[in-house]
Amino acid sequence: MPFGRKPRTKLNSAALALVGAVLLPSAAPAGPNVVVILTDDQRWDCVGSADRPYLGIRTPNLDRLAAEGARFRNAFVTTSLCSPSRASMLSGLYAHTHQVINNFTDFPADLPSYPRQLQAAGYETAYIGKFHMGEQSDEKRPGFDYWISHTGQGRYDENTFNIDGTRKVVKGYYTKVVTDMAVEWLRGRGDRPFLLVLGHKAPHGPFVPEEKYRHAFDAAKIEYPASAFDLAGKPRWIAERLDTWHGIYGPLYGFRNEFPDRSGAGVKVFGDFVRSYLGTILSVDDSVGAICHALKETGRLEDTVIIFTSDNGFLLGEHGMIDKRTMHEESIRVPLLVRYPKRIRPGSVIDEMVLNIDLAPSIVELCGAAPLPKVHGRSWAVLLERTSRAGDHRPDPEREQAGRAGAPGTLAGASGSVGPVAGAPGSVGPVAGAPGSVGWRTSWYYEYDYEKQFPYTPNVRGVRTADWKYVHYPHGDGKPDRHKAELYNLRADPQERKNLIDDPACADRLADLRAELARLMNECDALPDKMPLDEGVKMELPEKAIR
Ligand SMILES: [Ca+2]
Repeated sequence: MPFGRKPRTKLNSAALALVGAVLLPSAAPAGPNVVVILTDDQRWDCVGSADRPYLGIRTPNLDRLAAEGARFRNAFVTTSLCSPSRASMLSGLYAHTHQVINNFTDFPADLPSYPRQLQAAGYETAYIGKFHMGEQSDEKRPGFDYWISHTGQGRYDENTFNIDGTRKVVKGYYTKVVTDMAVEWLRGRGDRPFLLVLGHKAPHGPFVPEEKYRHAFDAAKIEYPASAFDLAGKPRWIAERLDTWHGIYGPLYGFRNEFPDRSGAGVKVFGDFVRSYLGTILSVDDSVGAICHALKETGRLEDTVIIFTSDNGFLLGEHGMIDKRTMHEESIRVPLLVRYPKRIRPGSVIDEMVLNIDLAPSIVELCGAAPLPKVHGRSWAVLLERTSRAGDHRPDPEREQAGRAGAPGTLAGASGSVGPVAGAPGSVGPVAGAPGSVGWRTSWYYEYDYEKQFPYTPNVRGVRTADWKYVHYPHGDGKPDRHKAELYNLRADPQERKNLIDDPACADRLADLRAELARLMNECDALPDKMPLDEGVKMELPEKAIR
Protein backbone atom coordinates (compact mmCIF):
# COMPACT_ATOMS: atom_id res chain seq x y z
CA MET A 1 0.00 0.00 0.00
CA PRO A 2 2.42 2.72 -1.17
CA PHE A 3 1.69 5.89 0.82
CA GLY A 4 -1.68 4.42 1.76
CA ARG A 5 -2.75 6.42 -1.28
CA LYS A 6 -6.16 4.91 -1.87
CA PRO A 7 -7.41 5.09 1.70
CA ARG A 8 -6.16 8.65 2.01
CA THR A 9 -8.06 9.69 -1.06
CA LYS A 10 -11.18 8.11 0.35
CA LEU A 11 -10.69 9.79 3.69
CA ASN A 12 -10.10 13.16 2.10
CA SER A 13 -13.24 12.80 0.06
CA ALA A 14 -15.21 11.75 3.10
CA ALA A 15 -13.88 14.60 5.18
CA LEU A 16 -14.60 17.12 2.44
CA ALA A 17 -18.13 15.86 2.10
CA LEU A 18 -18.65 16.17 5.82
CA VAL A 19 -17.51 19.73 6.14
CA GLY A 20 -19.41 20.89 3.11
CA ALA A 21 -19.00 23.67 0.64
CA VAL A 22 -16.89 25.92 2.83
CA LEU A 23 -13.86 23.78 2.07
CA LEU A 24 -14.31 23.75 -1.69
CA PRO A 25 -11.81 25.93 -3.57
CA SER A 26 -13.26 28.97 -5.29
CA ALA A 27 -12.05 32.13 -6.97
CA ALA A 28 -12.48 34.10 -3.75
CA PRO A 29 -11.15 31.81 -1.03
CA ALA A 30 -13.58 31.33 1.79
CA GLY A 31 -11.40 29.12 3.92
CA PRO A 32 -10.36 29.97 7.45
CA ASN A 33 -7.35 32.04 8.38
CA VAL A 34 -4.42 30.04 9.71
CA VAL A 35 -1.88 31.01 12.35
CA VAL A 36 0.91 28.50 12.94
CA ILE A 37 3.00 29.20 16.03
CA LEU A 38 6.19 27.17 15.84
CA THR A 39 8.70 26.89 18.66
CA ASP A 40 12.22 25.48 18.45
CA ASP A 41 13.15 22.45 20.58
CA GLN A 42 10.11 22.51 22.89
CA ARG A 43 9.44 19.06 24.28
CA TRP A 44 5.88 17.81 24.45
CA ASP A 45 5.46 18.01 28.21
CA CYS A 46 6.49 21.66 28.52
CA VAL A 47 2.93 22.89 28.21
CA GLY A 48 0.59 23.01 31.18
CA SER A 49 -2.04 20.87 29.45
CA ALA A 50 0.32 17.89 29.02
CA ASP A 51 -0.64 14.75 30.90
CA ARG A 52 2.25 15.35 33.30
CA PRO A 53 3.59 18.87 32.75
CA TYR A 54 7.36 19.03 33.24
CA LEU A 55 8.16 20.38 36.70
CA GLY A 56 4.53 21.45 36.87
CA ILE A 57 5.09 24.20 34.29
CA ARG A 58 2.08 26.48 33.91
CA THR A 59 1.27 27.95 30.49
CA PRO A 60 -2.24 29.45 30.85
CA ASN A 61 -2.51 30.78 27.29
CA LEU A 62 -1.39 27.53 25.71
CA ASP A 63 -3.66 25.64 28.08
CA ARG A 64 -6.52 27.78 26.88
CA LEU A 65 -5.83 26.67 23.29
CA ALA A 66 -6.08 23.08 24.48
CA ALA A 67 -9.23 23.72 26.50
CA GLU A 68 -10.95 25.49 23.60
CA GLY A 69 -9.58 23.20 20.91
CA ALA A 70 -7.84 19.89 20.52
CA ARG A 71 -4.71 18.52 22.12
CA PHE A 72 -2.88 15.78 20.25
CA ARG A 73 -1.26 13.76 23.00
CA ASN A 74 0.78 11.61 20.60
CA ALA A 75 2.42 14.06 18.19
CA PHE A 76 5.88 13.16 16.88
CA VAL A 77 8.53 14.31 14.46
CA THR A 78 9.93 11.93 11.85
CA THR A 79 13.42 13.44 12.23
CA SER A 80 14.24 15.18 15.51
CA LEU A 81 16.35 17.97 14.12
CA CYS A 82 15.41 21.59 13.39
CA SER A 83 15.77 22.09 9.63
CA PRO A 84 14.75 18.58 8.50
CA SER A 85 11.62 18.72 10.64
CA ARG A 86 10.73 22.23 9.48
CA ALA A 87 11.06 21.14 5.86
CA SER A 88 8.83 18.15 6.63
CA MET A 89 6.23 20.46 8.14
CA LEU A 90 6.22 22.72 5.08
CA SER A 91 6.22 19.94 2.49
CA GLY A 92 4.54 16.93 4.11
CA LEU A 93 7.56 14.83 3.08
CA TYR A 94 10.20 12.79 4.87
CA ALA A 95 13.74 14.22 5.02
CA HIS A 96 15.08 11.56 2.64
CA THR A 97 12.73 12.99 0.00
CA HIS A 98 12.90 16.75 0.62
CA GLN A 99 16.65 16.32 1.22
CA VAL A 100 16.99 18.87 4.00
CA ILE A 101 18.86 16.30 6.04
CA ASN A 102 20.94 18.66 8.22
CA ASN A 103 20.76 22.17 9.63
CA PHE A 104 22.77 23.73 6.80
CA THR A 105 20.50 23.01 3.84
CA ASP A 106 17.81 25.37 2.60
CA PHE A 107 14.28 24.31 1.73
CA PRO A 108 14.44 23.51 -2.02
CA ALA A 109 13.19 26.56 -3.93
CA ASP A 110 11.03 24.49 -6.29
CA LEU A 111 9.50 22.13 -3.70
CA PRO A 112 5.74 22.48 -3.17
CA SER A 113 4.71 23.55 0.34
CA TYR A 114 1.50 24.37 2.15
CA PRO A 115 2.19 28.14 2.13
CA ARG A 116 2.55 28.00 -1.66
CA GLN A 117 -0.70 26.06 -1.98
CA LEU A 118 -2.50 28.64 0.17
CA GLN A 119 -0.90 31.51 -1.72
CA ALA A 120 -2.09 29.98 -4.99
CA ALA A 121 -5.58 29.68 -3.49
CA GLY A 122 -5.66 33.44 -2.85
CA TYR A 123 -4.39 33.63 0.72
CA GLU A 124 -2.13 36.39 2.00
CA THR A 125 0.86 34.67 3.55
CA ALA A 126 3.51 35.81 6.00
CA TYR A 127 6.49 34.34 7.79
CA ILE A 128 7.68 36.16 10.89
CA GLY A 129 10.55 34.94 13.07
CA LYS A 130 13.06 32.11 12.99
CA PHE A 131 13.03 30.16 9.73
CA HIS A 132 16.08 28.01 10.45
CA MET A 133 16.70 26.46 7.03
CA GLY A 134 19.54 27.66 4.82
CA GLU A 135 20.71 29.85 7.67
CA GLN A 136 23.28 31.75 5.65
CA SER A 137 20.44 33.61 3.91
CA ASP A 138 17.75 35.83 5.40
CA GLU A 139 16.06 36.41 2.04
CA LYS A 140 12.32 35.97 1.55
CA ARG A 141 11.43 32.37 0.70
CA PRO A 142 8.90 31.16 -1.88
CA GLY A 143 5.32 30.95 -0.64
CA PHE A 144 5.39 34.06 1.52
CA ASP A 145 4.07 37.51 0.55
CA TYR A 146 5.52 39.10 3.67
CA TRP A 147 8.74 38.12 5.35
CA ILE A 148 10.61 38.90 8.54
CA SER A 149 13.49 36.63 9.44
CA HIS A 150 17.25 36.55 9.89
CA THR A 151 20.37 34.53 9.28
CA GLY A 152 21.64 31.92 11.70
CA GLN A 153 20.07 31.12 15.03
CA GLY A 154 19.30 34.74 15.88
CA ARG A 155 19.91 36.34 19.27
CA TYR A 156 17.54 36.57 22.21
CA ASP A 157 18.39 40.28 22.48
CA GLU A 158 19.12 42.87 19.79
CA ASN A 159 18.62 40.59 16.84
CA THR A 160 19.12 41.79 13.26
CA PHE A 161 16.03 41.14 11.14
CA ASN A 162 15.35 41.32 7.44
CA ILE A 163 11.99 43.09 7.57
CA ASP A 164 10.58 42.45 4.10
CA GLY A 165 13.79 43.62 2.47
CA THR A 166 15.09 46.10 5.04
CA ARG A 167 17.71 44.93 7.52
CA LYS A 168 17.52 46.39 10.98
CA VAL A 169 18.73 45.69 14.51
CA VAL A 170 15.68 45.49 16.76
CA LYS A 171 16.14 45.99 20.48
CA GLY A 172 14.15 43.95 22.95
CA TYR A 173 13.62 40.30 23.80
CA TYR A 174 13.27 38.14 20.69
CA THR A 175 10.01 36.41 21.65
CA LYS A 176 8.32 39.73 22.43
CA VAL A 177 9.76 41.44 19.34
CA VAL A 178 8.49 38.85 16.84
CA THR A 179 5.15 38.72 18.65
CA ASP A 180 4.72 42.49 18.28
CA MET A 181 5.63 42.21 14.61
CA ALA A 182 3.08 39.44 14.14
CA VAL A 183 0.35 41.38 15.96
CA GLU A 184 1.03 44.42 13.78
CA TRP A 185 0.74 42.29 10.65
CA LEU A 186 -2.47 40.67 11.88
CA ARG A 187 -4.03 44.07 12.60
CA GLY A 188 -3.31 45.21 9.06
CA ARG A 189 -5.22 42.43 7.31
CA GLY A 190 -8.16 43.10 5.01
CA ASP A 191 -10.79 40.82 3.52
CA ARG A 192 -8.55 38.11 2.15
CA PRO A 193 -7.94 35.05 4.29
CA PHE A 194 -4.40 34.81 5.57
CA LEU A 195 -1.71 32.45 6.72
CA LEU A 196 0.75 33.61 9.36
CA VAL A 197 3.63 31.43 10.49
CA LEU A 198 5.24 32.80 13.65
CA GLY A 199 8.61 31.14 14.25
CA HIS A 200 9.94 31.48 17.77
CA LYS A 201 13.59 31.09 18.68
CA ALA A 202 12.62 29.84 22.16
CA PRO A 203 13.32 27.51 23.78
CA HIS A 204 16.40 26.85 21.60
CA GLY A 205 19.78 27.10 23.30
CA PRO A 206 21.74 28.87 24.49
CA PHE A 207 18.73 29.61 26.65
CA VAL A 208 18.29 33.18 27.85
CA PRO A 209 14.98 33.78 29.61
CA GLU A 210 13.28 37.14 29.50
CA GLU A 211 14.35 39.23 32.51
CA LYS A 212 10.97 38.88 34.25
CA TYR A 213 11.17 35.08 34.04
CA ARG A 214 14.84 34.70 34.93
CA HIS A 215 14.02 33.44 38.40
CA ALA A 216 10.70 31.73 37.64
CA PHE A 217 12.06 28.24 38.36
CA ASP A 218 14.57 29.08 41.07
CA ALA A 219 12.67 27.03 43.62
CA ALA A 220 12.44 23.94 41.43
CA LYS A 221 14.53 21.02 42.65
CA ILE A 222 16.26 19.46 39.66
CA GLU A 223 18.23 16.22 39.59
CA TYR A 224 19.62 14.11 36.80
CA PRO A 225 16.78 11.80 35.71
CA ALA A 226 17.02 8.24 37.03
CA SER A 227 17.37 6.89 33.49
CA ALA A 228 20.75 8.66 33.25
CA PHE A 229 22.15 6.06 35.64
CA ASP A 230 20.38 3.15 34.03
CA LEU A 231 22.44 2.48 30.92
CA ALA A 232 23.05 -1.25 31.42
CA GLY A 233 21.79 -3.15 28.41
CA LYS A 234 21.84 -0.01 26.28
CA PRO A 235 24.07 0.58 23.23
CA ARG A 236 27.55 1.72 24.21
CA TRP A 237 27.30 4.97 22.22
CA ILE A 238 24.80 6.24 24.80
CA ALA A 239 27.41 5.97 27.56
CA GLU A 240 30.01 7.48 25.23
CA ARG A 241 27.76 10.51 24.77
CA LEU A 242 27.66 11.36 28.50
CA ASP A 243 30.72 13.62 28.49
CA THR A 244 30.12 15.27 25.11
CA TRP A 245 28.37 18.43 23.90
CA HIS A 246 25.15 16.38 24.02
CA GLY A 247 25.69 14.61 27.34
CA ILE A 248 24.76 15.59 30.89
CA TYR A 249 28.40 15.76 32.07
CA GLY A 250 29.55 17.88 29.12
CA PRO A 251 29.61 21.67 28.64
CA LEU A 252 25.77 21.97 28.59
CA TYR A 253 25.82 24.48 25.74
CA GLY A 254 28.33 26.61 27.63
CA PHE A 255 26.54 26.60 31.00
CA ARG A 256 29.38 24.50 32.42
CA ASN A 257 32.93 25.81 32.17
CA GLU A 258 34.77 22.82 33.68
CA PHE A 259 33.91 19.59 31.93
CA PRO A 260 33.36 16.75 31.88
CA ASP A 261 31.99 17.02 35.39
CA ARG A 262 30.75 13.73 36.81
CA SER A 263 30.71 15.00 40.38
CA GLY A 264 27.51 15.17 42.38
CA ALA A 265 27.94 18.94 42.59
CA GLY A 266 27.78 19.11 38.78
CA VAL A 267 24.03 18.72 38.94
CA LYS A 268 23.68 22.34 40.07
CA VAL A 269 24.77 23.64 36.66
CA PHE A 270 22.49 21.10 35.03
CA GLY A 271 19.65 22.55 37.10
CA ASP A 272 20.48 26.07 35.85
CA PHE A 273 20.47 24.70 32.30
CA VAL A 274 16.98 23.22 32.74
CA ARG A 275 15.59 26.29 34.53
CA SER A 276 16.76 28.57 31.75
CA TYR A 277 15.20 26.33 29.10
CA LEU A 278 11.87 26.41 30.92
CA GLY A 279 12.05 30.15 31.52
CA THR A 280 12.11 30.92 27.80
CA ILE A 281 8.85 28.98 27.35
CA LEU A 282 6.95 31.33 29.67
CA SER A 283 7.55 34.16 27.18
CA VAL A 284 6.22 31.93 24.39
CA ASP A 285 3.06 31.51 26.44
CA ASP A 286 2.70 35.30 26.69
CA SER A 287 3.14 35.45 22.93
CA VAL A 288 0.31 32.98 22.34
CA GLY A 289 -1.92 35.10 24.56
CA ALA A 290 -1.05 38.26 22.63
CA ILE A 291 -1.69 36.64 19.24
CA CYS A 292 -5.06 35.31 20.34
CA HIS A 293 -5.98 38.65 21.86
CA ALA A 294 -5.16 40.42 18.58
CA LEU A 295 -7.28 37.93 16.66
CA LYS A 296 -10.15 38.46 19.05
CA GLU A 297 -9.93 42.25 18.91
CA THR A 298 -9.98 42.17 15.12
CA GLY A 299 -12.98 39.83 15.13
CA ARG A 300 -11.10 36.93 13.58
CA LEU A 301 -10.56 34.55 16.46
CA GLU A 302 -13.41 32.19 15.53
CA ASP A 303 -12.47 32.19 11.83
CA THR A 304 -8.86 31.29 12.43
CA VAL A 305 -7.24 27.90 12.79
CA ILE A 306 -4.55 28.34 15.44
CA ILE A 307 -1.90 25.65 15.48
CA PHE A 308 0.82 25.45 18.10
CA THR A 309 3.70 23.00 17.76
CA SER A 310 7.47 22.59 17.88
CA ASP A 311 10.03 21.35 15.36
CA ASN A 312 11.38 18.67 17.70
CA GLY A 313 11.47 17.60 21.33
CA PHE A 314 14.37 17.89 23.75
CA LEU A 315 16.13 15.55 26.15
CA LEU A 316 16.59 17.06 29.60
CA GLY A 317 18.97 14.48 31.00
CA GLU A 318 17.00 11.35 30.14
CA HIS A 319 19.39 8.49 29.27
CA GLY A 320 22.18 10.89 30.22
CA MET A 321 21.43 13.03 27.19
CA ILE A 322 20.66 16.62 26.38
CA ASP A 323 19.64 17.86 22.91
CA LYS A 324 17.55 15.81 20.45
CA ARG A 325 18.30 13.73 17.27
CA THR A 326 17.78 10.32 18.92
CA MET A 327 14.53 8.36 18.72
CA HIS A 328 13.89 8.39 22.46
CA GLU A 329 10.50 9.69 23.52
CA GLU A 330 11.64 13.07 24.86
CA SER A 331 13.39 13.76 21.57
CA ILE A 332 10.58 12.81 19.16
CA ARG A 333 7.48 14.00 21.03
CA VAL A 334 6.23 17.55 20.41
CA PRO A 335 3.26 19.56 21.63
CA LEU A 336 0.44 19.96 19.11
CA LEU A 337 -2.57 22.11 19.98
CA VAL A 338 -5.19 23.19 17.46
CA ARG A 339 -7.97 25.68 18.10
CA TYR A 340 -10.78 26.12 15.59
CA PRO A 341 -14.22 26.03 17.20
CA LYS A 342 -16.04 25.57 13.91
CA ARG A 343 -14.49 22.14 13.49
CA ILE A 344 -13.30 21.08 16.93
CA ARG A 345 -15.21 20.25 20.05
CA PRO A 346 -13.56 22.20 22.89
CA GLY A 347 -11.31 20.19 25.17
CA SER A 348 -10.84 17.34 22.71
CA VAL A 349 -7.91 15.02 23.33
CA ILE A 350 -6.75 13.01 20.33
CA ASP A 351 -4.81 9.81 20.90
CA GLU A 352 -3.85 8.85 17.35
CA MET A 353 -0.17 9.13 16.43
CA VAL A 354 0.27 12.21 14.24
CA LEU A 355 3.51 13.37 12.64
CA ASN A 356 5.18 16.58 11.49
CA ILE A 357 4.62 15.39 7.89
CA ASP A 358 0.86 15.60 8.56
CA LEU A 359 0.86 19.37 9.11
CA ALA A 360 0.98 20.43 5.45
CA PRO A 361 -1.80 18.15 4.15
CA SER A 362 -3.92 19.05 7.19
CA ILE A 363 -3.69 22.80 6.65
CA VAL A 364 -4.24 22.49 2.91
CA GLU A 365 -7.37 20.43 3.49
CA LEU A 366 -8.76 22.68 6.22
CA CYS A 367 -8.33 25.67 3.91
CA GLY A 368 -9.76 23.99 0.83
CA ALA A 369 -6.61 24.69 -1.18
CA ALA A 370 -5.41 22.38 -3.93
CA PRO A 371 -3.78 19.25 -2.44
CA LEU A 372 0.00 19.03 -2.52
CA PRO A 373 1.09 16.87 -5.48
CA LYS A 374 2.88 14.38 -3.24
CA VAL A 375 3.01 13.97 0.50
CA HIS A 376 4.03 11.22 2.91
CA GLY A 377 1.83 12.58 5.69
CA ARG A 378 -1.94 12.50 6.11
CA SER A 379 -4.43 15.19 6.97
CA TRP A 380 -5.63 15.00 10.54
CA ALA A 381 -8.70 17.03 9.61
CA VAL A 382 -10.60 13.73 9.73
CA LEU A 383 -9.64 13.37 13.41
CA LEU A 384 -10.90 16.89 14.14
CA GLU A 385 -14.15 16.17 12.32
CA ARG A 386 -14.70 13.23 14.60
CA THR A 387 -14.50 15.47 17.67
CA SER A 388 -17.22 17.72 16.33
CA ARG A 389 -19.45 14.76 15.57
CA ALA A 390 -19.20 13.79 19.23
CA GLY A 391 -21.68 16.55 20.05
CA ASP A 392 -22.33 20.27 20.01
CA HIS A 393 -19.07 22.02 19.25
CA ARG A 394 -20.20 25.63 19.14
CA PRO A 395 -18.24 28.00 21.37
CA ASP A 396 -19.64 28.39 24.84
CA PRO A 397 -21.33 31.84 24.98
CA GLU A 398 -20.35 32.36 28.62
CA ARG A 399 -16.71 31.86 27.80
CA GLU A 400 -17.04 34.27 24.90
CA GLN A 401 -18.38 36.85 27.39
CA ALA A 402 -15.42 36.22 29.64
CA GLY A 403 -13.16 36.79 26.66
CA ARG A 404 -14.56 40.23 25.95
CA ALA A 405 -13.87 41.22 29.54
CA GLY A 406 -10.51 39.55 29.56
CA ALA A 407 -7.22 41.26 30.17
CA PRO A 408 -4.83 41.93 27.29
CA GLY A 409 -2.40 39.14 26.78
CA THR A 410 -4.89 36.44 27.50
CA LEU A 411 -7.05 34.58 25.04
CA ALA A 412 -10.28 34.88 26.93
CA GLY A 413 -10.62 35.61 30.59
CA ALA A 414 -7.97 35.91 33.23
CA SER A 415 -4.60 34.34 32.87
CA GLY A 416 -4.43 31.06 34.68
CA SER A 417 -8.20 30.70 34.94
CA VAL A 418 -8.22 27.47 33.00
CA GLY A 419 -7.25 24.29 34.72
CA PRO A 420 -6.15 21.04 33.16
CA VAL A 421 -8.10 19.99 30.10
CA ALA A 422 -9.84 17.19 31.95
CA GLY A 423 -11.51 19.72 34.22
CA ALA A 424 -12.26 22.37 31.64
CA PRO A 425 -15.82 23.29 30.70
CA GLY A 426 -16.89 21.44 27.60
CA SER A 427 -14.23 18.81 28.02
CA VAL A 428 -15.17 15.52 26.46
CA GLY A 429 -12.00 13.68 27.34
CA PRO A 430 -10.40 11.31 24.89
CA VAL A 431 -12.20 10.99 21.60
CA ALA A 432 -14.21 7.81 21.38
CA GLY A 433 -13.04 5.09 19.09
CA ALA A 434 -9.92 3.00 19.08
CA PRO A 435 -6.88 4.09 17.08
CA GLY A 436 -7.31 2.81 13.59
CA SER A 437 -11.07 3.28 13.70
CA VAL A 438 -10.80 5.88 10.93
CA GLY A 439 -8.09 3.93 9.16
CA TRP A 440 -5.40 5.95 10.90
CA ARG A 441 -1.76 4.82 11.00
CA THR A 442 -0.77 2.36 13.69
CA SER A 443 2.99 2.56 13.06
CA TRP A 444 5.46 5.03 11.61
CA TYR A 445 9.04 5.35 10.47
CA TYR A 446 11.78 7.49 12.06
CA GLU A 447 15.09 8.49 10.46
CA TYR A 448 18.13 10.58 11.39
CA ASP A 449 21.47 10.83 9.57
CA TYR A 450 24.81 11.10 11.39
CA GLU A 451 26.27 14.62 11.28
CA LYS A 452 30.02 15.22 11.09
CA GLN A 453 29.45 18.64 12.70
CA PHE A 454 27.67 17.03 15.68
CA PRO A 455 29.32 13.63 16.16
CA TYR A 456 27.27 12.50 19.14
CA THR A 457 24.43 10.46 17.57
CA PRO A 458 24.74 7.54 15.11
CA ASN A 459 22.58 7.03 12.05
CA VAL A 460 19.12 6.18 13.40
CA ARG A 461 16.38 4.10 11.79
CA GLY A 462 13.34 3.00 13.74
CA VAL A 463 9.68 2.13 13.92
CA ARG A 464 7.19 3.13 16.58
CA THR A 465 3.77 1.68 17.22
CA ALA A 466 1.36 2.67 20.00
CA ASP A 467 3.05 0.20 22.36
CA TRP A 468 6.45 -0.71 20.91
CA LYS A 469 9.58 0.88 19.57
CA TYR A 470 12.43 -0.73 17.65
CA VAL A 471 15.43 1.39 16.76
CA HIS A 472 18.74 0.45 15.21
CA TYR A 473 21.88 2.29 14.21
CA PRO A 474 23.24 1.42 10.76
CA HIS A 475 26.90 2.14 10.15
CA GLY A 476 26.19 3.55 6.71
CA ASP A 477 28.24 1.05 4.69
CA GLY A 478 25.46 -1.48 4.17
CA LYS A 479 27.17 -4.00 6.43
CA PRO A 480 25.73 -5.38 9.69
CA ASP A 481 25.19 -2.81 12.45
CA ARG A 482 28.07 -2.23 14.85
CA HIS A 483 25.90 -0.69 17.56
CA LYS A 484 23.45 -2.64 19.68
CA ALA A 485 19.83 -1.93 18.75
CA GLU A 486 17.04 -0.95 21.17
CA LEU A 487 13.62 -2.48 21.72
CA TYR A 488 11.11 -1.10 24.20
CA ASN A 489 7.67 -2.09 25.39
CA LEU A 490 6.35 1.45 25.75
CA ARG A 491 3.17 0.39 27.51
CA ALA A 492 5.05 -1.42 30.28
CA ASP A 493 8.11 0.83 30.17
CA PRO A 494 7.20 4.32 28.94
CA GLN A 495 10.55 5.73 30.10
CA GLU A 496 12.49 3.24 27.97
CA ARG A 497 14.50 1.96 30.89
CA LYS A 498 14.73 -1.73 29.92
CA ASN A 499 16.17 -2.58 26.51
CA LEU A 500 14.52 -5.84 25.44
CA ILE A 501 16.60 -6.34 22.30
CA ASP A 502 18.35 -9.44 23.72
CA ASP A 503 15.29 -10.89 25.44
CA PRO A 504 14.42 -14.23 23.77
CA ALA A 505 10.80 -13.79 24.85
CA CYS A 506 10.60 -10.77 22.52
CA ALA A 507 12.10 -12.46 19.45
CA ASP A 508 8.79 -12.76 17.60
CA ARG A 509 7.90 -9.17 18.40
CA LEU A 510 11.29 -8.03 17.18
CA ALA A 511 10.88 -9.92 13.91
CA ASP A 512 7.47 -8.32 13.39
CA LEU A 513 8.84 -4.84 14.03
CA ARG A 514 11.76 -5.36 11.68
CA ALA A 515 9.35 -6.45 8.98
CA GLU A 516 7.15 -3.44 9.70
CA LEU A 517 10.14 -1.11 9.49
CA ALA A 518 11.03 -2.52 6.07
CA ARG A 519 7.42 -2.16 4.93
CA LEU A 520 7.21 1.45 6.11
CA MET A 521 10.52 2.37 4.49
CA ASN A 522 9.35 0.94 1.20
CA GLU A 523 6.02 2.74 1.52
CA CYS A 524 7.62 6.17 2.02
CA ASP A 525 10.28 5.83 -0.71
CA ALA A 526 13.13 5.45 1.80
CA LEU A 527 14.76 2.61 -0.17
CA PRO A 528 17.51 2.32 -1.17
CA ASP A 529 18.51 3.76 2.18
CA LYS A 530 21.40 6.18 1.79
CA MET A 531 23.20 7.70 4.74
CA PRO A 532 26.62 8.99 5.77
CA LEU A 533 29.24 6.79 7.39
CA ASP A 534 29.06 6.74 11.18
CA GLU A 535 32.39 8.13 12.37
CA GLY A 536 31.55 7.49 15.99
CA VAL A 537 30.87 9.59 19.07
CA LYS A 538 33.59 12.21 19.53
CA MET A 539 34.57 14.47 22.38
CA GLU A 540 35.27 17.46 20.16
CA LEU A 541 32.95 20.44 20.52
CA PRO A 542 31.03 21.74 17.52
CA GLU A 543 32.46 24.83 15.84
CA LYS A 544 31.49 27.99 17.69
CA ALA A 545 29.57 29.44 14.77
CA ILE A 546 27.07 26.56 14.69
CA ARG A 547 26.53 25.90 18.40
CA1 LIG B 1 14.61 22.58 16.78
